[in-house]
Amino acid sequence: MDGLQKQILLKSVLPEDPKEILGTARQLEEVLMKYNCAIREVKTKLEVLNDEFSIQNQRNPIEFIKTRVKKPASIVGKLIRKGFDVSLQSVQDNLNDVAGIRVICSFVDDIYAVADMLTKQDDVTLIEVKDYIKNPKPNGYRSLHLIIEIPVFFSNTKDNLRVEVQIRTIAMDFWASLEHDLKYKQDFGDIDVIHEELRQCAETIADTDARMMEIRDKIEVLKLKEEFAG
Ligand code: 0O2
Repeated sequence: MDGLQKQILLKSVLPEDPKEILGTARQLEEVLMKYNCAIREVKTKLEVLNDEFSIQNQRNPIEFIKTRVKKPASIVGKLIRKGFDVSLQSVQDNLNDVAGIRVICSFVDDIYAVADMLTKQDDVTLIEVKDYIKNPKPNGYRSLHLIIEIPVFFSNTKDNLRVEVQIRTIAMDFWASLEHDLKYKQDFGDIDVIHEELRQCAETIADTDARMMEIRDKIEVLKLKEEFAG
């Protein structure tokens, strides 16, 4: 959707009365602020787990974390696309990805370790898992997606907020960024070829990710032998 289409879309769902517009804007600001707080809480949980893991295992399972709150125009676009009501209540009831966290790990087994450590916490409710690593998308997309719900405490309320956590390796992330660039491109006849090239690259990446884990394990054995040898 381009900028103009987004503006037309937003205009079509906004109330006519300026006072009402201001009220809706303030409510939206509050809702987005809450999702931002939910992101901060989950990010802190992940950073704590990373610190602890790095002391126990002498390496970081998480390379870096990216976060984003969905833009209002994308929120409205998704509600309309999915046939939901366009209201603040509908955002909370129907969208799971207003708050998004992307966790980039070095190795595939770290992805599952991080997911397990996070979802075991007793204030984290696991709502949904989509394992696109064990079951890649036909285009080659790989990632582990979790929808979790966490309580966030405000001055007068406790809100249970949903956060989408996407966990993937550095290589999977590199692939997804490039593939994402194709999403809104028009077909000038080359697109099928590019899709096929990307699909093949995704296979190569999966193979390389598996081999990198094997090499890491061999290095670990070497380190242990060296320690024993004194
Ligand atoms: P953006 O711009 O990244 O936010 P749902 O959210 O469950 O209603 P869906 O599409 O079934 O809708 O969810 P799914 O499969 O879990 O995908 C959600 C997000 O994963 C997408 O968000 C992308 O970020 C990412 N994703 C999923 N499939 C692909 C893919 O084939 N290629 C790439 N590059 N990313 C993918 P959005 O909202 O589509 O986009």
